[in-house]
Amino acid sequence: MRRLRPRLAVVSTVVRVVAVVPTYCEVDNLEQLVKELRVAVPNIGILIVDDNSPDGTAALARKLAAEHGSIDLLARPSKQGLGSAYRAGFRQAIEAGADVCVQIDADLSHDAADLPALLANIEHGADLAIGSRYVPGGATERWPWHRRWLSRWGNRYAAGVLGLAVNDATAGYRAYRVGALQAMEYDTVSAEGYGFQIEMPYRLVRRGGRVVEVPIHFVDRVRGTSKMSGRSVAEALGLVTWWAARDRLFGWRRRA
Ligand SMILES: Nc1nc2c(ncn2[C@@H]2O[C@H](COP(=O)(O)OP(=O)(O)OP(=O)(O)O)[C@@H](O)[C@H]2O)c(=O)[nH]1
Ligand SMILES: [Mg+2]
Repeated sequence: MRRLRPRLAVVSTVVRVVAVVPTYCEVDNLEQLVKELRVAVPNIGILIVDDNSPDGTAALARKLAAEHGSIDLLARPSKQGLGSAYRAGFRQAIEAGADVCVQIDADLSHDAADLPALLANIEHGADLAIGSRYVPGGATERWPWHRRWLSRWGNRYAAGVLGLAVNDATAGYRAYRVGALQAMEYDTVSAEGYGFQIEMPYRLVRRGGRVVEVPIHFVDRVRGTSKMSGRSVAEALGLVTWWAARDRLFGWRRRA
């Protein structure tokens, strides 16, 4: 059955939106992503943050930049993790004048057609709009049961112990207002994998930021391999438990 989903137009053309796309071995996915982003939001800037992928992703990024324009490549010497890639990407995008930074995976799990809905929420006052699998209308497709279970219960655990009213805090599809990123001092977030995804809304909400979740259908990657690791899950579990304990046991008053 065809899903009914609002396709909202981006209201303003003066808001500078930059999609920060971290890549590690995404040579089979990147071109399609770039094309779909430009169909969804024609004037979007794209910043590809590549960690010296051995499959030639950076060379493809350079070719796409020459063909399509308004595409930048931040080429880093080695694989340094997702959180670090986003911090470096946000920094560069903000220095270049972005008003809104988008997070999107390169593996086509996130549908670029959902982006106007995320951006419309930012334009209407949200500091962070999350493409969420776990609100009514959201879904996960082609994921094995154990990934689904881990993601669903990991999110329930984080929301429960942190008192964070976000259903999908590990989601990788987001739009941030740049002022909110700066106010929450995003560049001092130290987590790398899922911990990074959770720490960002956790900090933002503690500092009075407004989060909105927009339903999306997440589809497991068809090409390339997942970089999800047990280490990233363990890091997130440890950090969330530590933040919750710190908040409760020690009556932590300092801003997260
Ligand atoms: N620059 C950079 N990009 C990364 C790194 N690790 C992952 N990525 C990219 O980050 C995005 C998300 O990584 P995925 O491997 O899809 O991880 P995931 O989405 O959590 O896991 P799956 O659902 O199994 O795909 C993809 O675009 C990756 O290419 C990294 O260390 N550096
Ligand atoms: Mg993925």
